[in-house]
Amino acid sequence: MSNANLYTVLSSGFPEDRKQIALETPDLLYTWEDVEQASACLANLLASLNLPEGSRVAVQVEKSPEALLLYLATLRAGLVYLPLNTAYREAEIAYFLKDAEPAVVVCSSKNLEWVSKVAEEAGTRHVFTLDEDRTGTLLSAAAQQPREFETVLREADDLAAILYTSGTTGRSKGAMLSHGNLASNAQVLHTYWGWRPDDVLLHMLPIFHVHGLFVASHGALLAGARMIWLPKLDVEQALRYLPRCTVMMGVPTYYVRLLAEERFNRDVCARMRLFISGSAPLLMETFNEFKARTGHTILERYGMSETVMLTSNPYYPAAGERLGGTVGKALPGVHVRVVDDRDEVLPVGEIGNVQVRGPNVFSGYWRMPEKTKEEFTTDGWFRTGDVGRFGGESGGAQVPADYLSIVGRSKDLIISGGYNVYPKEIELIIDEMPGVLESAVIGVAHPDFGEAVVAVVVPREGATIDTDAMQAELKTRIANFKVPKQLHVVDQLPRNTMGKVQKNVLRETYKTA
Ligand code: MCA
Ligand code: AMP
Repeated sequence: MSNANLYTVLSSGFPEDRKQIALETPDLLYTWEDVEQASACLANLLASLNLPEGSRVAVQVEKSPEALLLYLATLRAGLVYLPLNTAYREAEIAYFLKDAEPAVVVCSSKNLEWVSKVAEEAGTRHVFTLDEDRTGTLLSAAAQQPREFETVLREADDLAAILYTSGTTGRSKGAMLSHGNLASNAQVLHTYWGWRPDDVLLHMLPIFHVHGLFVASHGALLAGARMIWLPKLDVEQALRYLPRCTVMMGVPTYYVRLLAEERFNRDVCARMRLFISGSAPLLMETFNEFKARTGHTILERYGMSETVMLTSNPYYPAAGERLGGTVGKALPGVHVRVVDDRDEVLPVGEIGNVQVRGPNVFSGYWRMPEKTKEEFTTDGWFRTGDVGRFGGESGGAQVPADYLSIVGRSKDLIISGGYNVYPKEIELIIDEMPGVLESAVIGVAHPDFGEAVVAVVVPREGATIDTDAMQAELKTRIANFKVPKQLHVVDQLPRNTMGKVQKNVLRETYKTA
């Protein structure tokens, strides 16, 4: 029986000549041999802890090649990887650790004090540090370990990773992804996007979410292609490296920022074969401007933490045109349908709820069987919470019947710079602040982030609210991208006859704020 461990699948694509370069940073080169040996040392370290099957390894560290190696090592050791956004603050991390009960936590040394405290409260026995300059207790301990490791056997259904996504109730849920979910998606995208061993990927995305960790990294690893590994989006660095690259992935803000730089032009993109956008809607304006400036048509695709990638515009011209304003066709093996509120399939051209199924779709939310049940139909389709349409029209052109467009969301969600923000989570925190009667959080158009978080707050009778102090307080309690860019104080919130807050009215009122 072949090993369904995702690492085994990915490493089947590593080049025969392991002396070739796998990862390049502005200062260092890592060969494929380095990737194998360093991930083996780390896997040996994890194995030496004698953890029970299915143990979670929670990681909140700055992006570095070693952070990627730790992810690969966790797969190799057969443990479950749990990446955490570096912007999360203590209360947020405390929730995740309490919920996931990881056996191992790896954090930045600057956060060690408070992370150790919350890890202990969650019952975690092993806390290591890992910093972006290759220091920390994790690497010191791994350095003592052998450089060979036999990747642990895993079945396709075994859990590989848990990704936390927020929810409309304000309580985050851990999406459980198996080795099979991730491997099937990597293999489909490998073919669909025409990955080649001589590709060079410009990797500037964070590696604590699906986009940077799975879609981008898996693509290059499985192709045995080189990654230029930068800690974050940096337009100067992008201009420096793009002339050597063939593939880039980003959320729409990446493309907006590149276009804002005059030096970004056709010459810079001379070797590029593919620019991919996802995680949030790409504006038609950005799609068109990019084409005019560079001659390249951005390929937009659509996915979720719970499902990895679902649909994509075509890469090969024979498979169809790349159409702005659409997210393309269901990927091979993935099924997508648009239904009404009774789960009845709608005709092409009609707008409804997007539901999906396929080998990439997760098995459920960590320790939330009831929530999981709610999100699946009785016949096994996952309710994405996105609202879409097959066919119809986009940018004045007719869209083929098998192309999906995302036109809205039934879930109350804001996507800011590619990060999801659930209003309920922020409203619950604001409502508990002194002098606050109630609040409503909305998303408004933002030129850089696509959408920005805005809060509208009603004070209690006789109370006054200092919005600057409130914003400063929020910054200490929640990840910075969730903190409202603006806070407005009003006497009352607009409500409909049922007493429900009319967020559409607020969005209209504050759209130019
Ligand atoms: C940073 N800031 C933000 C955001 N990022 N505000 C709103 N939304 C954001 N996304 C604020 C900080 O709070 C700070 O404000 C100021 O901007 C500068 O912070 P800094 O960290 O320096 O910002 P940056 O480096 O310029 O980052 C912006 C960014 C980054 C490059 C757009 O957010 C990013 O890389 N986003 C990608 C997210 C991503 O990978 N999503 C994929 C999810 P202050 O100084 O006031 O505190 S996976 C997914 O969605 C699905 C599965 C899919 O389909 O892919
Ligand atoms: P996450 O929970 O971070 O996995 O975010 C998943 C959500 O991002 C989806 O349910 C969509 O609402 C949104 N999304 C991802 N890609 C796109 C896209 N290309 N266009 C519009 N929305 C997208």
